[in-house]
Amino acid sequence: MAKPPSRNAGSQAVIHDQKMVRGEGGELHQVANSATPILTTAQGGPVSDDQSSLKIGARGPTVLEDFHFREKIFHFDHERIPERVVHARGYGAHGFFETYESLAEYTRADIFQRAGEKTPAFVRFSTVAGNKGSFDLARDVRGFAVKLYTQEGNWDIVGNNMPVFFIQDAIKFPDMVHAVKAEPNSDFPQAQSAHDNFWDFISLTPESMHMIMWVMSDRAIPRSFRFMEGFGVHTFRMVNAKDESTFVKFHWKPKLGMQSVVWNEAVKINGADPDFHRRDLWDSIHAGNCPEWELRVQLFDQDFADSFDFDVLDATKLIPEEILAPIPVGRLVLDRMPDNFFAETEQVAFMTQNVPPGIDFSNDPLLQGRNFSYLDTQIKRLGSTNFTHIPINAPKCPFHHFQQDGHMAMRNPAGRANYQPNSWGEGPRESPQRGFRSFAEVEQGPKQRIRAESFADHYSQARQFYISQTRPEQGHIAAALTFELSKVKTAVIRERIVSHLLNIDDGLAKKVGDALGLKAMPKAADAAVPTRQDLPASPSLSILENGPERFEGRKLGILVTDGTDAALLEALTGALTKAHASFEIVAPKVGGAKASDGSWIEAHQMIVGAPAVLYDAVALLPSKTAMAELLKESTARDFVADAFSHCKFIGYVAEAMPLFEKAAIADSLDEGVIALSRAADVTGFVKTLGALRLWDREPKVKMK
Ligand code: HDE
Repeated sequence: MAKPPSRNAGSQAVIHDQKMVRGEGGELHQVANSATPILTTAQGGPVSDDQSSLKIGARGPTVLEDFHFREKIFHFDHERIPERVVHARGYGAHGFFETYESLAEYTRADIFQRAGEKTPAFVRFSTVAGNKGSFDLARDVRGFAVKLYTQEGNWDIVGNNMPVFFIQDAIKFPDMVHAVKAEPNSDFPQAQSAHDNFWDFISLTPESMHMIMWVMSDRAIPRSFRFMEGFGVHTFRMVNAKDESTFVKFHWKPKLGMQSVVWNEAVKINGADPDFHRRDLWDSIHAGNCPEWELRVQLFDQDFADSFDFDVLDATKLIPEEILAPIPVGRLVLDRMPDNFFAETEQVAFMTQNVPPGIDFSNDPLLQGRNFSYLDTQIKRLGSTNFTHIPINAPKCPFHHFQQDGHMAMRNPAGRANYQPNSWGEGPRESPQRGFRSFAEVEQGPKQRIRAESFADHYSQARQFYISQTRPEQGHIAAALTFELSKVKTAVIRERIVSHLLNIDDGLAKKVGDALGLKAMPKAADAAVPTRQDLPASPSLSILENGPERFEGRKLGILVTDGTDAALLEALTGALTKAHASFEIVAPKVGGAKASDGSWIEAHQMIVGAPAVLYDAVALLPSKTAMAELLKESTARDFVADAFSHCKFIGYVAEAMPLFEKAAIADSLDEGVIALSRAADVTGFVKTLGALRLWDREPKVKMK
């Protein structure tokens, strides 16, 4: 049988036969040979012994003179830099953006002038609330930050996987972030919004209710970075060569469609594989399955903005795609992992103010505040004004300026002229034609600290989002609100949130109120503007309405034992490969199992370490003889029970029936549990897997 691809294909170090020399104290030395470089200090001095510090006598004190020891420890002590205040946990990859057609009509940005033009890109995905070492499947917004190294400088679209935000004005950002992060006295909970401080702030900030619907939806627990949408969130501008401006919103659409996990699954994934999302990106890119997104733009003019129901400068609002269809303008492909996580993913510095000529800002007060914040944060985190000298942040186009010196300066201008104008004929000059010119918007009005009246409707789009969801998705929102609020100890905060929900949807409010055990329903919260009931559902807001209907890019967990039917396994793995899906072989022992025809099946995982939550669907191919041993393993029972209760498709051979009995689901088997009697059955099975989940099962396996 063909050997399945290795788990971290591409990442395996080459293991030479280790030639070791033993020292006097029994320590092992691996000494340089003609094939290996000589170990040196950071100053380049060759090192003779890296196992012991320099001492007076074998058992004496270490001497101050040991410069190699001192340098090594000194550098180690300074390995950490401050993590990001928000979006600390992230994972990035390199790739390219390809322009479909010229957009010269709308923008003079060089990146949009030529069809087929490829621009190098770096993308960092992140969670917001957790610290750098937190887990991937937190209920949270995901950062989706794209750096495009254009020929006119770096353009950063620093977006999220949700098209709206919690707050309308940047001045509230520190409060919002303080509230969601761990409470300052206890320093918990980490990477969780399910606590009093967060919900207290939200309950007193009705503008957040639209975003809350998104964060309580399945969008906040994506199956993979590869299956998420991305959004620039704010309204930006495109400005053409005639200095005409068009408003624009940016959307990234995943080629493989959207997909999320269920909450109970997320909780278990965090234990089983806290690196689930980063591993997924790493594995896919190394396997050559490069994730891809299409960039689509919503373009509109001032007349559209004036006639639209909401203010296009308000980041708590979106423009439904049904009203303004996004136009595809290019594609983003991620095809290379960084060589070094710290150098690239940790040190990459995104900034909303990085825009090329032809892209410009709107007056969105959140965006205006962000344009101030990001430069500041880079200096704090990266420690020097010269953070643009770090290769991941340096432009890839020619650049020339007179900035000089400072900590860690890698590139100072050569020659005499370090200023301009100068008479030496040296150095760069301004270009009124090619340089960035701000769109000459006419601004006037009294200077005042105020929120625009046009920002006052806080509930109508929250309601629109909710009614646009399918029944299972609405159920998940109610369950998420219930779960989160169940962790809030202060009853009045729980009630306040339900009072806001009453302005969104009565049914939702009642469901959550009941599930929380409220003795009486509160009154609806006082609304600045009554909720509009006339906004139609927008199907583009639902994940399930936009399913991929194919298993491509997804992963099947295949449980095997000694005696597994070799022909069936081969047919199944073949059908998966044909469908561009992947699989992992899960066996009682990680060394593998002996198939029915005597061939050896290499395993990727042992059952104890590979719960079903790591897979999009499972297949149970045990043999009869191995069943007695397998039934003793409670993780094998959980494998089946979890796959079933998370509404996954399950393929099985007749020999697996006792596992269903052990999992107490033998009487509930439905059309999502599919018999694989012969090799010919696998094609239909893999086709069915394209539905990803059998949501009709959910009412039977969930309490609410
Ligand atoms: Fe950010 N945000 N943000 N943010 N943000 C940062 O910059 C900030 C906001 C977003 O992978 C910080 O380099 C303010 C909205 C992403 O490196 C900081 C406000 C959106 C990332 C900062 C916002 C984002 C950040 C922290 C309110 C979606 C990670 C470290 C006005 C459109 C980028 C850093 C990466 C990171 C400030 C709101 C997205 C402190 C003041 C809205 C994806 O500068």
